[in-house]
Amino acid sequence: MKRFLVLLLALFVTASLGAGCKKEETAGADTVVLRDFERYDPDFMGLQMSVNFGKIEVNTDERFVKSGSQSAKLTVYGGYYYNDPPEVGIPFYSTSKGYNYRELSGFSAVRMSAYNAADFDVPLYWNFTFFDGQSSPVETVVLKSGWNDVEMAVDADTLNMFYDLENCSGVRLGFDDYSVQGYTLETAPAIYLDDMELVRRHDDYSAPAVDIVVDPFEICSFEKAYQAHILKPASEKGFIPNTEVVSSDNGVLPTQGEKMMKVSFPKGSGGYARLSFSSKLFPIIDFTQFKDHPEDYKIAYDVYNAAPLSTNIATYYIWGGIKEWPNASLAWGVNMEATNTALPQNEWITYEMPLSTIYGWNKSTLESEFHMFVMFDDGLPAGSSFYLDNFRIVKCA
Ligand SMILES: [Ca+2]
Repeated sequence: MKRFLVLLLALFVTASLGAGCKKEETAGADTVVLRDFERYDPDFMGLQMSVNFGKIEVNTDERFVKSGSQSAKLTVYGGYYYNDPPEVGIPFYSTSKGYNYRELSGFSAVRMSAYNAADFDVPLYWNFTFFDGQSSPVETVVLKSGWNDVEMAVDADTLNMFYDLENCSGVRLGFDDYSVQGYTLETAPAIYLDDMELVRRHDDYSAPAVDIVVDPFEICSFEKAYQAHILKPASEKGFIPNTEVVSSDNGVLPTQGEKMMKVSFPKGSGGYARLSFSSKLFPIIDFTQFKDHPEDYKIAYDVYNAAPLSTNIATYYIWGGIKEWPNASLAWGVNMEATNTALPQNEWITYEMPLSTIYGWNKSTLESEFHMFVMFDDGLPAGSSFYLDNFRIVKCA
């Protein structure tokens, strides 16, 4: 499912963008300049580089400047921690510098010009980050050699299912780790960024309160419209699964109602591919109603393995207000636990987790904020798919 419209117009010259016109930050203007890289502070100073990024420098070579006299030269290298891709965060907010674009619902997109000085395609990964520590699913655009007009769209209705759109901390740009591809810091790809701007919405959009309702004992049945967007697909390495609510599919029928979630892997799985429930769901489900008799209840869901091999699915539970995995403050057995279920091919398996097991960790566990996600095995072949249905709380027989 394509949830974000990403437009990449390589080497595309358009008069409608007002080529050569410097856009001013004025009330009613279509865009606000987030970074034009003409000033070191805050255009460069405020950038949040990962420790293994490579280099970011002021560029004055006019071949790589879109407007004004400067751009940012990013030498994308990586190589410090193998599993951490080179990333740079561009904040939307600075008290000291007096700008505040943290209300993401006021904008329809982030645009920028990016010059790829390499003679090969360079993938750029981007997502939005939020002040509560969550981040939106990573999107990919491919930077062709030369100038690229990059548009990072704000799909406010979908983002609003998961995040506080009034508190977006910025946009994060990520790249591949070229240190493992035989490059050095001298030969690694150079990407020049210029004219980063936020495109204003003009329709007075304000994020609606998310209307999450559940039936008694329901966690997620996929019968309600919002439930098509309640699971966020993610992966550490770009193997992000597609999700789609379907009724009957390849002869597989839902176990409950008329709809179920189909999860498919166009590229195969890897990098901890997972589906996380929105953290806006669980405050709606009152787990404290079970706390005096946890032995009487269990969390359950149904999963069907339509991949061409037997595999496993792991279910993770997080308590204590941590809304997303990975998170540096997570501790196994204290606020995170996981269980693993074998999935033979082509049959529905009911996964079950007694609440009494959870309760055993800590008497107040069921009173603290809860989060849950499922994770798939690495190494599933491309084209693998699964079906999920009827996440629920069950009274033990
Ligand atoms: Ca269903």
